[in-house]
Amino acid sequence: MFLGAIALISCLHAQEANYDETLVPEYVLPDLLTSETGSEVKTTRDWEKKRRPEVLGLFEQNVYGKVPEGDFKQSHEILSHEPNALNGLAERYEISISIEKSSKVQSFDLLVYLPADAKGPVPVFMGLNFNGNHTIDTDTGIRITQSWVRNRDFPPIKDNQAKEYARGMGASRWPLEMILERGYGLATVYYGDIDPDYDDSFQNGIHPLFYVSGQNMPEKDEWGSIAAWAWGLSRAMDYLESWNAIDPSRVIVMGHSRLGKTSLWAGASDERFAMVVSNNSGCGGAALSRREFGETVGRINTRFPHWFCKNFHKYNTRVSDLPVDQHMLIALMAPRPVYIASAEEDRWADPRGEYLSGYHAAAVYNLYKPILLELGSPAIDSPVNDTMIGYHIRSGGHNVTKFDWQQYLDFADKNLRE
Ligand code: GTR
Repeated sequence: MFLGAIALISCLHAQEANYDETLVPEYVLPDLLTSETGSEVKTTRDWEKKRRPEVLGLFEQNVYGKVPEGDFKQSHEILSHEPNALNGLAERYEISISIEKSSKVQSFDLLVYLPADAKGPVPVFMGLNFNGNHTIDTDTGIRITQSWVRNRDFPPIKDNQAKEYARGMGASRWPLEMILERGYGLATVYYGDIDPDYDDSFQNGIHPLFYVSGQNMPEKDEWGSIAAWAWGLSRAMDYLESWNAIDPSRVIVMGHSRLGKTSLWAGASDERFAMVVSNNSGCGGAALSRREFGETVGRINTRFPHWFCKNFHKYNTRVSDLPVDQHMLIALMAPRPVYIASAEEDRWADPRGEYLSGYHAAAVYNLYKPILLELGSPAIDSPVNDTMIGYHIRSGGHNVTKFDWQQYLDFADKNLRE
């Protein structure tokens, strides 16, 4: 009975989210500037040659999982080109990218809008979308995904199939006109084309292509869905790199929520991304895990067992044993500009923990160029964008708004010069 009571208490403990700052446990973050062998990181060279690969490896091993090795074939097909999209503001392209391995093929559609009046190669924001490319704008020329989509009440989706009437339902999160008028392109992929977002023990999506003979799910240290989505972004980047209308040195990876966790991992694992944006990414994204404020490691791994690698589940109830925390993920972007955005009412994502990750990551940025961040959180709706680690906490809830995009565009203008 005693053991039963303990189990019940710890179960309750695991279920309840803490929203009280005074109840955040005392914690010690792993030191970014001390290598596993105990040597001190003093220069950018120490960081780049020794500590960075170590930290990246720790995240692969313990959090997101590594991509299995092995050759695959990548090909593409241009599905459509509309030179006069959005009333002449843009050229629109759809490209199907296919990955072939072990006699299996996984394809995803890359939707790209480029400013029609571009005088030369343009910088591009790239991000995954939640519900299908056709949901980012009402543009009827966009193909409707054939992949699994999440059921929902409004607009109603009951059979996991995308519907015509859902066109543009996510448009408020993708202010295309604003992005294009500022001289940027936008590239997006439906994340479910890469790996459908539900737990099926990794039988669909990209994972099975990489199973070796006799394997039917990833090893404990191999990729979960977030790493697979990030890998898909890198394959889309391969294509963008080969396109002369795009400036490959100015591709910005951006994502919201679980797709913000993904943009961070994409930026960490693929240094071709010139800037990284995390919009309300929370636990397993920008928020420090050790604060256990809002969503916790235990909670996220229980509710979404397919997002991270299985090794991450070992830390569900002992987060202080994790050899990393999320400030180290932000540091992996250095010296590239990184922008972290929180929302005041999005306490589940722990805005303070998201800010602190950036604050502590500055230790690595400082090796390149001294930057000063205050320990106290910035005021609501007052972006801090004069350092390579940008941050804002917006009023309102868990979402992507025009205000958020304005900051990303300003930050990119400032930091990514031609
Ligand atoms: C929530 C999850 C968050 C966040 C969010 C989203 O249910 O707990 O970590 O990822 O979903 O992606 O919308």
